[in-house]
Amino acid sequence: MTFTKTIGAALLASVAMASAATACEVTLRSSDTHPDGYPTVAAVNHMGDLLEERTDGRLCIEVFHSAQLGQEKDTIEQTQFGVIDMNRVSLGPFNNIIEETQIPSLPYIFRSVEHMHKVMDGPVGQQILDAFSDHDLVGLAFYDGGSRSFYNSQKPINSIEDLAGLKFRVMQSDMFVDMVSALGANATPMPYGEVYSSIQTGVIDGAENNWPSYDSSGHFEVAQYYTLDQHLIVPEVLVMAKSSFDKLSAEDQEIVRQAARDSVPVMRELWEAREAESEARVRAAGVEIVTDIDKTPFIEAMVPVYEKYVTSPVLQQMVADIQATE
Ligand code: GTR
Repeated sequence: MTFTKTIGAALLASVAMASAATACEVTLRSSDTHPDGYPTVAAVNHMGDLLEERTDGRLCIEVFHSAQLGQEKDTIEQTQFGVIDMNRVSLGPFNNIIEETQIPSLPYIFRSVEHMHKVMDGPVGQQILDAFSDHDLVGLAFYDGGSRSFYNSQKPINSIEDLAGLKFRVMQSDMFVDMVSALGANATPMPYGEVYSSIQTGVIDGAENNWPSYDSSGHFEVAQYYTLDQHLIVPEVLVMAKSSFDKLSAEDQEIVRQAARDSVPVMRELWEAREAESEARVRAAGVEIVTDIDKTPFIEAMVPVYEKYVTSPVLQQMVADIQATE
């Protein structure tokens, strides 16, 4: 059986199970900024099916998609307070709170998505997951966020010089503000949900994201120039409120951890398919895409960002470990 068929069968089984649904003893509320059907939402739903099955209905997950519980920065705080049980977010909005999350968020730190997978599946990834425990959270798993590139409403970006003077929205992370400044442009940190109207009204010229987000947010409708400079490959993370986790038995805690880990390959497969689908949709909509951009000046411009953020020996070691990962 191919992997796709396995997932297909698992999804069908979960639909059957849902229709025979018994009430769950505990339903964990999970937040996501993306719409229903987006790979991150589907992956957490899949994890919920695994949980329900493996705990005989003691534990379920309800995903509140489409930012129903708020924008990422606010939902992170609510998860730390235990108001929200689980949260799927980018590592970006954690940068100002947990310094270890800055390392895989560094521009051009990963050579490829495969390199990112290797690192995040290994000891550096575990070190970052462990760091959440000092912040009232339990780090469960990393998901994919593809590579992020700039898009704007003004003009095609063919070189680093073309970025000069443009105003880009970044995630709420000081490091991303410095990244954009180092590239010669201006950065405005703001919640994801405000980007569309901000581009539309000219408050900003553009933003940066991966194919699926550029597509599902509709940003391509208002910012039709997309340049694949691929400055970030920021992983996404699934976390749980420590207070919610502590209420579970040791056995259920392990089931939660395992179900989260088991949702990762499902997520990766869904992600790959969605990237291709989104790229096709956006291209068909007539967006102007620049693919042959020289990344060398972009990479060189990042030296001061590394100098500013990779400060302690622990962080320096993490960078060295990532660079040494084949
Ligand atoms: C998406 C990511 C979201 C959110 C968003 C953003 O790619 O999946 O979690 O971080 O980007 O730019 O705010």
